[in-house]
Amino acid sequence: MDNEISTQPHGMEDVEIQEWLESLDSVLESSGPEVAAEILERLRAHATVNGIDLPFTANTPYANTIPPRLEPLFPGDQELERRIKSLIRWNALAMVVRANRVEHNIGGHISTYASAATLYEVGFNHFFRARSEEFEGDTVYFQGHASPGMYARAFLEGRLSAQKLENFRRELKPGGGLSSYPHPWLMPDFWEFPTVSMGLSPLMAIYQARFNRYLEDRGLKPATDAKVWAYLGDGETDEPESLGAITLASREKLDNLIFVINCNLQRLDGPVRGNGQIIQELESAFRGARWNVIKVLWGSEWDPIFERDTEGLLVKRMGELVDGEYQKLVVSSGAYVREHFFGSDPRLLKLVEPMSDDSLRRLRLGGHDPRKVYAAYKAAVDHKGSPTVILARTIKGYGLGEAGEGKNVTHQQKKLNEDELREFRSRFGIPLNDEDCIEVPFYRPSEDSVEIQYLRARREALGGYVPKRSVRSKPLVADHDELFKEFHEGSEGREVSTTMAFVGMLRKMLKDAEIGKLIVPIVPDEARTFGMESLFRTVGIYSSVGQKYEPVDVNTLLYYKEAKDGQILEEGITEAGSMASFIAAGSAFATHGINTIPFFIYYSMFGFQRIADFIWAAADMRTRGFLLGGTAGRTTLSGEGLQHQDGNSHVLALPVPNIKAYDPAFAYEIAVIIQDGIRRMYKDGENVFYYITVMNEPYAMPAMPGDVKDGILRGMYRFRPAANAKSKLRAQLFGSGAILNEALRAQEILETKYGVAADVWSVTSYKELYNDGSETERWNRLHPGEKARLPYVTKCLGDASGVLVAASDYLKTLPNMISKWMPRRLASLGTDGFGRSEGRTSLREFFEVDSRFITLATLHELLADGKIERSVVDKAIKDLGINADKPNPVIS
Ligand SMILES: Cc1ncc(C[n+]2csc(CCOP(=O)(O)OP(=O)(O)O)c2C)c(N)n1
Ligand SMILES: [Mg+2]
Repeated sequence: MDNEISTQPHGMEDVEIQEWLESLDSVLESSGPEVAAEILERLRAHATVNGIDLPFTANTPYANTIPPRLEPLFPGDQELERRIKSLIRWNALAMVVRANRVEHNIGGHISTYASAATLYEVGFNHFFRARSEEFEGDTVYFQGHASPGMYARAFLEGRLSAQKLENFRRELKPGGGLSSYPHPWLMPDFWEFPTVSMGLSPLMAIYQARFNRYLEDRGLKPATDAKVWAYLGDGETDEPESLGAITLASREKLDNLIFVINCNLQRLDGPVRGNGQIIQELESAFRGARWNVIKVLWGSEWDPIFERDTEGLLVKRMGELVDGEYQKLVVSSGAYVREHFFGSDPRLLKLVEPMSDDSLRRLRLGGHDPRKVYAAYKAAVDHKGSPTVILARTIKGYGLGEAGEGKNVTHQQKKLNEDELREFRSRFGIPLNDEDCIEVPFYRPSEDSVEIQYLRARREALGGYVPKRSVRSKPLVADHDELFKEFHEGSEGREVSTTMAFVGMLRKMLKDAEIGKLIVPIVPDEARTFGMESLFRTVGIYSSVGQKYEPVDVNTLLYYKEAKDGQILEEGITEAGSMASFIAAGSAFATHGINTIPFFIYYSMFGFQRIADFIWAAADMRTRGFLLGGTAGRTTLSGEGLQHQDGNSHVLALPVPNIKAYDPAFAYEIAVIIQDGIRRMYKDGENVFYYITVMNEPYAMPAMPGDVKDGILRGMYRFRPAANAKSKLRAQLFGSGAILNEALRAQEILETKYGVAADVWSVTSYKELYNDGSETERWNRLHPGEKARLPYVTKCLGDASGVLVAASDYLKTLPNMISKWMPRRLASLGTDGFGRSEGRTSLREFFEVDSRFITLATLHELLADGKIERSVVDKAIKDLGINADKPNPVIS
């Protein structure tokens, strides 16, 4: 392995090694670690110059990073903290066991918190500073599956009642319960960050730490030494997102960020790296990324053994074992440890000769030793210049004994038998007798007990309780009518895309007295695609170090300006990272009490399709802001083909309950949606956020036709009625986004060539229409005795005569899902299928959504209603140049 300390190669004498080690020790003693490090560095250089091929290693030996002599004094009452921790262990376990006795299979996790208890308790007692009037507070991402431990602590703190604990995972019980995992949506006064979809929280934490710096550099909050702590599982680091942004953290020198990885060497099914060493693997990844890595592997009981080992044999032996062997060792007897671990070398055996088998079994791992954990945390918070990761070794299911300690099944363990319960009770000294114990009651010592007093005093000293979510931002006050009015006017014939229109609005918003400084434009290397490069110069690109170079285009008007107070977050090619920034900015109203308004603009295909789980987490977190799906529409973006042309995102937005999804066609529609969105989110404090698709097809933007604001926001309004409403042949055409123009063209063809008078509607949001329809239906079902309400769609179409045809640049399922609230049958045209690399006109023909196909669909509906002859349709197919035998776009 990388970390092996090689001794005795090529017959080298022990004594030679010994001499080298001794001389290093004496340098260390007389001149200190810096000088010792310097000598080693010089030796390494000297060796290289002399042709010695030193193997590359990003690893340090399999030992604690902080030697005992550099450990600070533990400032707490260790015995009292152990007792408090034991009580939390008990209540966390009781919560899961009780819940599963009442409702079989309700689930919950015991072994994750059991392994992480010390890691959290040292944090709670000594490090996590709460938010207060004076201090912004530390931010903590708790590992999702450890939630029972956080609830159990809040119970001791008097923040959660026994009834709430009783209803763990039973949130619908009278009096309410506790959500399985950290979900701000479900527990908005408690949880801040959803962490249980593994891999999301490490990435979110990195961008949170960076966003904190952004707020400071832009003068939106004072600079503080607040930290972002993220607790992860070692198995969780398998997720690519977990390590995906670690170089950003070191590049940005985020010494306000601390990862604590609970290395219990196990995940759900079994060992994380049975045949390797996850800790060494993570160390090399993080060191390679220039993080400050602190390994906390061995508890204090090991210190004297290491001290006796003057030859470095113990650390060498430790580096030899693979995790599968380690997992076996921690559940084995002292005799087994002696034989199989120390027994590999008589000199090692000698090191532990004075120790009994029992004391060998009791050798703790570092992550279970508060002194070692404290030392690591202290070093982490004091560290300057880079983020820190603490790799703490623990045992999964610590303390569960036969019920699961270190066993492969332990993750799923939810029930304990009577003996196992008694055993656990005794091991942690819970004052319950044999009989009471098997009932697994929650146990909280009296308010005036030393434990509760101590725990409260510690939290008071740290400013209050954690976790705790609160909304502290003040609502905006302006109505911003002036700002958006200009966009209601239309472009007076000038052809612009909705993206250009949006960028115009963004530019204006950035200048606004109230919201200007709060806007956070976020782009994943796509600003030029969306015509946003003019903003580079005007508001600058955020860079924590300013601009150390003269940009190549400095002589141009729109040069690439990076600045320490730059406003744009140019994230590079990472939609996930950009989304994490969106989340940090969009939740700052709670995290920091600052109403930052993020606008994340991206290639729409790489949004919901690629990072939907982050969007779901944002929704859970009550994030506010605007997602802008640029270059949207399956046929509106020409040439790009199957991977870029998005006909999916409005369907994929459907499941996110609090996102409002709009597919506007015109500039004034966007203006109305954004203005109202800012009001709802930042004035009225609604927990919604927005998805708006914008396109790159230029066309003349019309002026707003009367007061259609309400219709725009509710999802549809009549944009252009038929010239001759009295005509015998009538139709209603529904268009969205850029396809609205096709509907308008069809309106003309129908009128001039076929005598059909069609009204054209702009459907801005099928999602809004669907939600309204479902809610109305539901209300009627629940109130059968009252006058039935009508869905908005039904009301709109109350006096609308003729056949119904819808066309959008998205799947047909969107119009289909609201058709049941329409007065008559609906013909739907959409863009289901892979598509092609092609131009707009050909793509619209291919997908059968252009004006000709809308015309045909209308005529066909009229035929079905017996209003026209078949010959008219036959002729139309010919006249419109439609190939009836063309391939089906859905599957070709
Ligand atoms: C993205 C995702 N995939 C799968 C799961 C299911 N899951 C929950 S916990 C777990 C194992 C966790 O192992 P580890 O990260 O090592 O945490 P430990 O409990 O060992 O501390 C898995 C697979 C999940 N929560 N999220
Ligand atoms: Mg694990």
